[in-house]
Parts: sequence; C-alpha cells; structure tokens
Amino acid sequence: MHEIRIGEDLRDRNREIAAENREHLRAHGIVALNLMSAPGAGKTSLLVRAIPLLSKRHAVGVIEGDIQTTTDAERVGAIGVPVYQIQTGGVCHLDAAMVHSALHRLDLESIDLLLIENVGNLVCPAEFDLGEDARVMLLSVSEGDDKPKKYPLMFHEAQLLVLNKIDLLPHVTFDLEKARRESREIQPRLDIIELSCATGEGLDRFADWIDRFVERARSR
Ligand SMILES: Nc1nc2c(ncn2[C@@H]2O[C@H](COP(=O)(O)OP(=O)(O)OP(=O)(O)O)[C@@H](O)[C@H]2O)c(=O)[nH]1
Ligand SMILES: [Mg+2]
Repeated sequence: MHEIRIGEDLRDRNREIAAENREHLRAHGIVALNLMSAPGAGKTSLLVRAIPLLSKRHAVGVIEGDIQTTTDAERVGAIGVPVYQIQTGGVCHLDAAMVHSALHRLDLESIDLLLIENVGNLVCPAEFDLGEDARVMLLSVSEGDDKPKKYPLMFHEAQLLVLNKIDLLPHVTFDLEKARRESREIQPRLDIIELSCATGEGLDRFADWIDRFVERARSR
C-alpha cells in the first residue's frame, strides 16, 4: 500500500514538471519528440541518418538519455547539432525533471525541433511524460513481431511507429503485416513507417512525417 502511494506521488510530480517543460518549450516555439525503443533498435542511428535531412528545414537540437557513457551524444554531436547528454546513472528511463535541467542548459533560442532519445527500454520510458509533443517508437525487425502485444503501453502511447532494420527481413522471421495489425489493435491512430538506417530506405518518409507533424503542432 505504502509503495503504491510513493509510485503515484512520483508520477503526479512528474506530470507537473512535464507540464512545465511543455509550457517552456511552447514559449520558445519548440516542437519536441520523444524517441523510445528497446536497446539497440536504432534510435541513435535514426538520429544520425535523419538529422541531415531534417536540418534543411528545422533547427534541430538533441537530448540524449543513457544509463552510462556519452557515446550516443558523441555520435550525434559529430553531425554538428547541439546535443545535451543526460546520464541517468542506472535509472532505466528519462523523467521530466532530467529533461527540465537539460532545457536550462541548451540554447533554446537556436532550436525549433527537439529530438529526445530516451534510455533503451521497452517498458519504463512509456510511463514518464517528458513534456514532449509526440512519442516516436522504434521496433526493429530483429526483435520479433510479438512485441506490440507483449509491451502494449509503449505502442499505445506512440503517434508514430518506426519499423527499423527492414534490410534484415530476408534473414529474420518477422511478419510485417502482423506487427502492423497488432500495433494498430493497441493504437488505431498509430502512423507506421518502415525503414532501414543501414540502406537509407524510408528515411525520406520519416522526414516528411516530421515536417507534417511540426506544421500541425505549430498551427495548434
Ligand atoms: N542492419 C541494420 N542495422 C542497424 C540499423 N539501424 C541500426 N542498426 C545497428 O543496430 C545497432 C544499434 O543501433 P543504435 O542506433 O545504437 O541503437 P539505439 O536504439 O540507439 O541503442 P541504445 O541507445 O543502446 O538503446 C548498431 O550496430 C547499428 O549499426 C538498420 O536499419 N539495419
Ligand atoms: Mg542510442
């Protein structure tokens, strides 16, 4: 009973800080996306491949969340966009307070699209609102087509599902149609894009989705 109350207090406090982050971002005209997936599904690879396309139309900034190391921030920073690394020190997700402190360290005047790479985990990140405008979930075909049903919350909370590593389809057992169908059973409004960060196939569709999303978010 006591433990449940602590969990609820934490989540209430997180929601309050997330609302502050959302206001803070809106005040600076920044649209924010939260990228979530299991470890290794390709979040950093997608950032590295897509940011050069996105940078033609948006001023991109990145928050990198990792349990340890700064390797992802270094990979993304090498493209030349502002990056702030959060090392959670063992915590399995980003929370709104971590993003709040990152927002105070980034130059928000020079950004209009903020991409947040969450810690690799199919469970915990879905429970923490960061103040983002939308959640983008990645599922790579090497993880198995049963994941939507096994980890429904993350699929339910996402606006866009990226099915990544489609270059591996000839080598793995993954039923794309089943993954699409079962994801939409969980979230009927889910947009789905298939792509490969290795070959670049589908990256243009991802960049177009972001353009349309940013336009809609701005006109609200
Ligand atoms: N074949 C193939 N490999 C990919 C693709 N996308 C990413 N990878 C590889 O998958 C591995 C993990 O990719 P990352 O981009 O580091 O994945 P991540 O989701 O950022 O991982 P964490 O930050 O650890 O959660 C790397 O070895 C990538 O080169 C893809 O489309 N096809
Ligand atoms: Mg990464």
